[in-house]
Amino acid sequence: MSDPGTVAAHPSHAAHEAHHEELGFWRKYVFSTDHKVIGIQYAVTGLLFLLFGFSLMMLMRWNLAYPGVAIPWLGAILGDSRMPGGTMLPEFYNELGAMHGTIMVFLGVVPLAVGGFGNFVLPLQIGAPDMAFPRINMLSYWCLFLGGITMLASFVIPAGGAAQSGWTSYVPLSDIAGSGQTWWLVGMIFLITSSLLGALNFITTTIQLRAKGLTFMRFPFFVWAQFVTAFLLLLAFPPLEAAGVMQLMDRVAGTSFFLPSGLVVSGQALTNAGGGNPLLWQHLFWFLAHPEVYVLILPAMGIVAEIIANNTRKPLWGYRSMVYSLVFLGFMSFIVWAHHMFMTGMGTAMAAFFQTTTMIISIPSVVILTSLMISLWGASMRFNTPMLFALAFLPMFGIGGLTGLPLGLNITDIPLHDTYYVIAHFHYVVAPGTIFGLMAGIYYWYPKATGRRMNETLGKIHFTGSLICMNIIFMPMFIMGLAGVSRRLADGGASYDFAQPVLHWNVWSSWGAWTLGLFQLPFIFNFFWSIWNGEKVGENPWEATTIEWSAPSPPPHGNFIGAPEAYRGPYEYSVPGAPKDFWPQFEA
Ligand code: HEM
Ligand SMILES: [Cu+2]
Repeated sequence: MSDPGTVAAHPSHAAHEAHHEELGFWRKYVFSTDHKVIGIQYAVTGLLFLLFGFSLMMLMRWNLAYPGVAIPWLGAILGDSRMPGGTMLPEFYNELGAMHGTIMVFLGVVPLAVGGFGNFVLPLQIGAPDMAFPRINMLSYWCLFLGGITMLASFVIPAGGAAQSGWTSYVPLSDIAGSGQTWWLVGMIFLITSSLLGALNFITTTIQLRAKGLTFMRFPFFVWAQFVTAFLLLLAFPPLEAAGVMQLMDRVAGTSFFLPSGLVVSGQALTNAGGGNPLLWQHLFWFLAHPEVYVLILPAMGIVAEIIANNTRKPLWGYRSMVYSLVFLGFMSFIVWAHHMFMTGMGTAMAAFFQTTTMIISIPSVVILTSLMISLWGASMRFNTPMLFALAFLPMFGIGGLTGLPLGLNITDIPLHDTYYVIAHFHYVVAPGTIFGLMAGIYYWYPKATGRRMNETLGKIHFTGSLICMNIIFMPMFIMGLAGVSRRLADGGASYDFAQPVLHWNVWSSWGAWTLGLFQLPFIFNFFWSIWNGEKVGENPWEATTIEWSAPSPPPHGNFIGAPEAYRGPYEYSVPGAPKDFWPQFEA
């Protein structure tokens, strides 16, 4: 323990405790280097931002369902520059849209899925006492925090408010947009730095701090998912970080990386030197953002796999093929990005290449999803709340994934591009898909983090309501998209004649969204109430097999009483001849 920046693979517990005994409140709970505290900080931050991003969306949904209709009391709160007399200005809709997307992706799901679950669960699951670089871990949380504060501050800066150029920040629009865009870029640079530091830490930890006997093929699937995710973050974010700095320079230092010459804005020729290329931004952006969609989904898949194995009381079917698929998927995710750019006139050879790679990358997802479904076959399942969310993940992610295929094919993407069909497709992946996976994970590992279980009745109300509402929200968007309604319209399409026959679906969708908000209340209540009143549990309340369940609930600093060892694979459930229906990895 001479170097405080790293932890030895397995320091004796006593030495570890002695070293940290004198920590005061601030070092223990705020500027902590303990992966569990940091994981909880990340998770709570992510949940709060999900709530905030959700609120922005609920406001947008008002204008989509009732375009131009005033919301009286909100108008007074949000002010005349955004909602004069309570009616929403299109500029404000754009602010809400850009920030909903940015916040949900970079400040909601990534912090919760990678920062929260990765930090809390991964070291425990591999039997490590902490992350490899605890101080860097703390630094990466605080970078995220600064990024979040910067994004929030951009709403209240005097000139013009938050970014309005979409979460994709396409140039030249974003290059010449108001000052909110500059804040967005600075915020993104913090967020990217945070993810890069985190990714390095996860990779090192997974390789270096594994318990004795925990070979790669004995990793729980969740560990594999986080491991591949870390590589995606590490390799995909640097291009966007560079692009972000370049866009920042275009905006504040007079460069024109992305601005072509001769651009005329509102009748005035721009005076920049020109010669830049707007498509360069799209390439750099999607080189990150396609792998990023796997960053949003893989941790959720990992969680779902753990919970399905645990509640079917069976090994995962096809564990090896699932792992190989995951690695292959990670690799392929770097050569499909231009399927977002079929409309840029890339030519048939390029389009043929990217639609081929896109069709190929769908195979590993299908393998993983199919394996998970086959794993259910013949099981006597336990239908607790985590399992219900995990089960619902399968068809929801399935709908999201399959509806992506037409978008990956050049010929069908051309009519569908930029319509509500796209919004429906990817939200099925990230909202009822990822969010359900993450909810499953919260209910599942909550007892490990707090020593108490969340209430099952409230959990089932939360689940049922969420499942129904999610489909009421997003299913109509497929219909609207197929009818040709564009996304990112402040009035939801009301100004177009051809959209009139499908506009009533906007009302369904909006009421679905607000009702979904109501169904999150039992969850929020349950989350806090159970900290003090939930049923007390021991080390292994779900009778699970992976190593985190051998630590006390909640685990002390240093995690394990004595270094754990892995004696077998992760999912030895219902082994014939064994005395009980689970045979933990950690039992000799
Ligand atoms: C149930 C929860 C959600 C609802 C009802 C919802 C709804 C919406 C709506 C109405 C839009 C605007 C579409 C437009 O203006 O054309 C939107 C955009 C977006 N949402 Fe969500 N959303 C939800 C959750 C999420 C989550 C969890 C994520 C990410 C992880 C996410 C990411 C995005 C992104 C990136 C955009 C921007 C799309 C674009 O650029 O056109 N949303 N969402
Ligand atoms: Cu993509």
